[in-house]
Amino acid sequence: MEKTLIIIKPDGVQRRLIGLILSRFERKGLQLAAAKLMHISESLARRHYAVHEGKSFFDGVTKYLSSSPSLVMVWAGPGAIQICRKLMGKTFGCEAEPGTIRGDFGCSRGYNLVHGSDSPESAAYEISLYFTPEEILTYPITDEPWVFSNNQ
Ligand code: IDP
Ligand code: MG
Repeated sequence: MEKTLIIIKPDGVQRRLIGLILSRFERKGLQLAAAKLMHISESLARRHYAVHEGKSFFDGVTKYLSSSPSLVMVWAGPGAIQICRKLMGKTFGCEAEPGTIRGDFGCSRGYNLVHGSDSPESAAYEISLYFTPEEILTYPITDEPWVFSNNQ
């Protein structure tokens, strides 16, 4: 089953939006495989955003991610990575479509509420930063045939 790392970033936690944001992934039919509320350290944030090292926003985004607690999660499901990216919307709330998480809850160019892995490679790397294999749960979920059926 495909897995992706989703983080409700410090602004999402501080603005008490955890429930509303989390419900977007849940009601889509994805399966929660792991979750922890944690204050990400600056060094972990720098490893998380290592692909952006050297860019103008690198210091800002790593300070942002380590500024206050975040809810770090693994969501699973067929096509979970792209499904979550679509649910999140474009990078900045001011540009993201209404109906997406970023489009509905934010309009900042610095704070954007959620992180989601953008490829299988980045998902594997990012999940390994936050979770041990034992912390990622696999369990039957009763509505799966109803949610993911191809209707064939
Ligand atoms: P993504 O989160 O939509 O994948 P990326 O381009 O991977 O966007 O950038 C990672 C994060 O860095 C963004 O979510 C955002 O928090 C921050 N960021 C990206 N570009 C800028 C910028 O131009 N100014 C400020 N922050 C930025
Ligand atoms: Mg990205």
